[in-house]
Amino acid sequence: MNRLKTTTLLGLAALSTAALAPAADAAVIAQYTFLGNSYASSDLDVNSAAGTFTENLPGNSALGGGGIAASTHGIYQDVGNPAPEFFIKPGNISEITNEALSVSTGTYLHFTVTPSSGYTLDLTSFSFDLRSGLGYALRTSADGFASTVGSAGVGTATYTTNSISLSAAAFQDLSEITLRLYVWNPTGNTATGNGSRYSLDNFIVEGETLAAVPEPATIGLLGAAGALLLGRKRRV
Ligand SMILES: [Ca+2]
Repeated sequence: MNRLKTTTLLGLAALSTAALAPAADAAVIAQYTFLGNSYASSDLDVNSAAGTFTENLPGNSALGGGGIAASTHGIYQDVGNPAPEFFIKPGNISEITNEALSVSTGTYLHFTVTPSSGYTLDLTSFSFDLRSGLGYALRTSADGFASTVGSAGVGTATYTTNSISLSAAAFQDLSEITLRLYVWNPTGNTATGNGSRYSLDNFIVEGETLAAVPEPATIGLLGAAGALLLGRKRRV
């Protein structure tokens, strides 16, 4: 292979790579730490917007329609503790003792991530810190919340980071994604006192925002590159 042809092929390879894999921006695309008693995302990704962290939790009598009481869940910050967390009083969801009941009653925490115009989302993972024995199951709008992506009931006295992979094809090339964390009370604990809390913190979604490349333009570019390559071959 002569020098001219090598240079040409390298140039074409670079052109094709650029067309097939637009500039990626690996990032935290949603992050909820509850600092400043805020339910807003503190992520820094400029090519997507993560909406407000929202609860869809029942009141003390979940199945009987007890209504939402501010004292049953929300942002909690101990005196002298610089790191606020989200809490749920066990008694708030004492009647919801398994995933099926959580799903049927719509007992979940949720938020939505939307890419900026001209971008799509490729997700990598979802993680959050959990203390105490809350049951949970992650479902997403990718399949209309039909199936559980990841689930565990972690009964630890200290915070443990729970991470769920979102690298499957279903979570790539998205125009929007809503994550719901269905929660339940595995033991039917009815406690509502100050010392009784399911504690959650640092909800994080990682992924990439990708500049969307129009299909016809991509095909046209590759077609032109192919024609150029064939032309070179004929002349050589
Ligand atoms: Ca926090």
